[in-house]
Amino acid sequence: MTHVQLSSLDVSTSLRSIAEQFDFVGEVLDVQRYGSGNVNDTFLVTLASDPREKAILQKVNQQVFRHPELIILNMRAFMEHIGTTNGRCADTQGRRWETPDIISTKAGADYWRDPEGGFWRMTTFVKDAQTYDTIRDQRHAGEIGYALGRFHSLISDLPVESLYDTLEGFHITPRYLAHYDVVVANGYHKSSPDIEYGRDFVAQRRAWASVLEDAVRRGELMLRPIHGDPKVNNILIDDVTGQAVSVIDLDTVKPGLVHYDIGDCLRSCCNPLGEETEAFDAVRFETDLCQAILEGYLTEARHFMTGKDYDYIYDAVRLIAFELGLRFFTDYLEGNVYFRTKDAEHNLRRALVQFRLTESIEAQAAAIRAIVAAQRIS
Ligand code: GN1
Ligand code: MG
Repeated sequence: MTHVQLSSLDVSTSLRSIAEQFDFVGEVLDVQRYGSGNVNDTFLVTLASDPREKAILQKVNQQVFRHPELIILNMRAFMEHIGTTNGRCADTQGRRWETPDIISTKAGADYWRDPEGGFWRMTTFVKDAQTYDTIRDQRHAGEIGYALGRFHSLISDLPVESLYDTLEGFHITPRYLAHYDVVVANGYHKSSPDIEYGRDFVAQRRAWASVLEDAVRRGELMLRPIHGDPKVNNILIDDVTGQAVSVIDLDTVKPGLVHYDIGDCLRSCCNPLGEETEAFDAVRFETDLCQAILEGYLTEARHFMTGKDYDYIYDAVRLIAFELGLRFFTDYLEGNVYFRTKDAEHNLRRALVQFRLTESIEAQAAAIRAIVAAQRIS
């Protein structure tokens, strides 16, 4: 893995000198690791002259994002587009809504490459707002739904061809299954009841795992611009009003299905214990939160949703929870090569959470479908 180790003074000095490559006015006071991302290295940069002035510095994981410059091109296309359409949605007037902007380097480029080829970029910091790693309440859920709907609405008329594919195969569940099969065939030298449970869990669901891709093939669902990762801690909430003000982490803004986003948002936000819990047996998908999110989402997204789009919402929620569990499980069996981990079993624990969540979704299929049906006609 290419993650930055922060153990020595040398590293913090070099992080500061990396931050100073960017056109961020003034001397850098401090650079601290920030957030809870599983793939890139993220740092909060603070200025000496005014500690309230901050920026986000990131080293993009090039094991995952093989062409990180495409992320920047997509961010530019995205921002140019919403710059011209901002405020377009009638019922969002008067609300605060911000998008982190790219801060160029002093040489005028959108990113900086370190001598080892590391890819660094800087974006503006959205002030007086924060993210939460787990959902707080119904209102928070409604705001998250609204934010995803607003995000989709803003880009719904951005031609999908104008975005690069920054991560090929992302959220295409059959591709993750194919990779899982290779990892299993290569052998994994581990054994435990949890592994057996995971193996059975995947085996029982694999025939259904192409449900969204089959719908695309039949022409029922279409590619649109998506966020790719609208989990609970990628939506910024205003400290004062409690309203959502931004959807951050634009690395996976690319062509996809809005169902990947709806599924990811619901699997993340309707699990109040969060992705990192170890209370596996208490993991539950909360349908009240699901209702609040869909309601918030549709206030903004209703205008582009088709009948078929509604038909696949339940499958999307079930699928993306299953898919993330499969991704964590595969990474565990493969020796933890993709997601950042705290220890060797971390990815197995994360997989168990997502598998339990999938079971809870399946057990409440009728209730979730009823929520979608009610929202569809309201
Ligand atoms: C990864 O790196 P981060 O935390 O933004 C992953 C998502 C997962 C998420 C689970 C590019 O996102 O797909 O849903 O972890 N991103 C990538 O927390 O694989
Ligand atoms: Mg992400």
